[in-house]
Amino acid sequence: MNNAALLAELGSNLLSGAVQVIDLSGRLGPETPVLKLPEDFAKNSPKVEIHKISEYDEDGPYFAWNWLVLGEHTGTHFDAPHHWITGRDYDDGYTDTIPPKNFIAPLNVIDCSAEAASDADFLLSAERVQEWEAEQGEINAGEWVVMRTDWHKRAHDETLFLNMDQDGSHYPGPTVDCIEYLLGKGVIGWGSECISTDAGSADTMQPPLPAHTLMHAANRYGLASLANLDQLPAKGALLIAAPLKIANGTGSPIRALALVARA
Ligand code: 23J
Ligand code: MN
Repeated sequence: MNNAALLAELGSNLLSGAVQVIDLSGRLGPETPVLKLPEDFAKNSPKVEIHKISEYDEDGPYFAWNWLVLGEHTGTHFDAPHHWITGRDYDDGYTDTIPPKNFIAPLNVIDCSAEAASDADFLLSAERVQEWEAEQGEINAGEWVVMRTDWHKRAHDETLFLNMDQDGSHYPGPTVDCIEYLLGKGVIGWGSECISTDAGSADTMQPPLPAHTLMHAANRYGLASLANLDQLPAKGALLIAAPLKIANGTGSPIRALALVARA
């Protein structure tokens, strides 16, 4: 098959529904959960605001439009390498300089929903990833790996989603050895359904926040607050995750989409 036929086939498969488009983004609005940093960090990202400019009224009789208050790291979003101090020196580590080729790649979905349901502090280890590979097939260089926890089903309620108590935050994520293992495989990035790519307990790990510290040190990417991973196969989907081209941006809300061959 020549290259043109290859894309023509994808196009007709999209039109026929043989390839489906799954929405991996949550709804972005005032109800969207936003990360709350510990009090030693004075500044936090704002809640989303949607302000009407006009809606077919005296301020604009024929048109509706809004202006927004929106943090880069809000809702379903992309973490660029420059977000973290370990990734600060990559010229191609900003939302406007990442090569666009990196915005579409094969997707591996590791199902941790049972573990996360019984333990909010569940950590995915390298060993567990290797067991998953033995069942599903190897993770390859350039691919995304995301952790399915069904945490997106809590996103309607910020208290449930952040799951904080006097001891800190309780939501699942990867261990240090998990991130090291995936980097050894050459993955393009790591994604989670939770508010952060790291677990709620990750500030006590060594190094702290490995999904941020190690992934971004390697010029790799993160995805947070993903939704609907329960609708995906373990392997075989293609992920489209492209941040806004924010000038010198460190991340961006995204409409994350998966292409999946119909069962
Ligand atoms: C800022 C500071 C710490 C963290 C984060 C942002 C995120 O999780 C994020 O959205 O990248 S842990
Ligand atoms: Mn982020």
